[in-house]
Amino acid sequence: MKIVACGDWHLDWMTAGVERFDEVAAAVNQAINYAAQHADLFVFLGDLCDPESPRAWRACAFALERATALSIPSVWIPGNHDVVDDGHGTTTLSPLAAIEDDRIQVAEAPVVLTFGEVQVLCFPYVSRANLYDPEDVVRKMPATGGPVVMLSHLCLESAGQGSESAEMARGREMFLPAKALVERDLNVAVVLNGHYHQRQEVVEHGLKVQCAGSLAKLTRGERHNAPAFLVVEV
Ligand SMILES: [Mn+2]
Repeated sequence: MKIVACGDWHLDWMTAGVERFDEVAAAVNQAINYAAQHADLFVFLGDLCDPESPRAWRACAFALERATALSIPSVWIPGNHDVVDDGHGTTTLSPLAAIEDDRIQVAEAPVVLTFGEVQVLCFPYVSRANLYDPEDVVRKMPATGGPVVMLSHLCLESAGQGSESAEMARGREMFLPAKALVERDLNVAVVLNGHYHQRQEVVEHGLKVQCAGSLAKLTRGERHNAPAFLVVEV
């Protein structure tokens, strides 16, 4: 199964007063067009936009239009920027979650999805209304022996920090349950993480984690980043 992954679109973002929507949307289209032609699954790793932004509607409408036009299945998880602290667990992906389309899966809570023999374990960032214990999810996950793909927008202990932890910081810290995953005998094929805007590969308690990075250089601190979507084969 070939997977195209990307995240941290931040379609509402302004850099020094300049709206970045057109540029990031073009990068998203490149990723989605590539996925439609070459991949079996498209995954979004979180951080569509800040819900309180006046530009959130345009970002949500864009995600909705892109997801429904995509001919292959897609999985979407909310990031720390996407959650609304309204007590209902609402996120900027809620409009997408409301669409009745079997190809579109939105994980606003931890969930295990099945694609053939591949299990896709989703660890979204959640608001206080939907708090969960990531370690508990790992402990209770059924082991089928098939390959496991993990999608996360949680924090990593060993990741190099950038703007997501400084001028773009939002929400609490929730950590990837790497130790619990390694302790269980799951056939983890790949771990894909959002949140960190710089493309990087880190090892957490022996678990290799690939951070896709953002699709554009959003702050001055990101000027040395090399934004790109990620392609993995499971
Ligand atoms: Mn982000």
